[in-house]
Amino acid sequence: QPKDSSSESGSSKPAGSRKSPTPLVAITMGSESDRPVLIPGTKILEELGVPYEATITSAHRTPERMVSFAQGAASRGIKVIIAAAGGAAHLPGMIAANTRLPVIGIPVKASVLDGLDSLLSIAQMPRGCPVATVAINNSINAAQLAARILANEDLHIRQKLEDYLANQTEAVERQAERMET
Ligand code: RP5
Repeated sequence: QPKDSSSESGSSKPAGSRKSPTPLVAITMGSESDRPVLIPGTKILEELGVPYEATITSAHRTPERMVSFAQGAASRGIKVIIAAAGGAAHLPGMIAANTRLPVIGIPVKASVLDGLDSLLSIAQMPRGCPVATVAINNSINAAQLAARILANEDLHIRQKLEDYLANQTEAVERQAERMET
């Protein structure tokens, strides 16, 4: 059961405070081999002004470390967890089982099965234990989804996100114009 709901006072700064470097997003992965998949997402978090931390917590190789990480996240001020894993990708689900925070799962394409194994492992959670699953290897969408959640309360992140989305739209419109001329 999640054990982090009783000590919210660990987050002493209001959401939206830009003075604190306290991470709002915690990224975790099952193995260092997952790291290249997460790099594009970290760049998005940086672009959107979202403070984050990153670590390895393996559901299979370091289960106690994983539980400790998940159970302590909310009291450290974390608002969203991004968890990436490949193969028998139990990590995001087990993180969700140990926190009340929203968990975004990234299925990592491991060496076989093209990541379908990871996708199904992460998406097919039982009722009551949700993991918001993004597309295979898509850390950009995981980061954006985390920013969208934070933007409900954090005006700084909201502004950056709105600028980002407007730029994205303009870029496609420019591409369409070039194609049509
Ligand atoms: C999972 O197994 C990790 O998330 C990784 O995607 C996969 C392979 O891990 P390594 O054998 O490369 O450490 O736990």
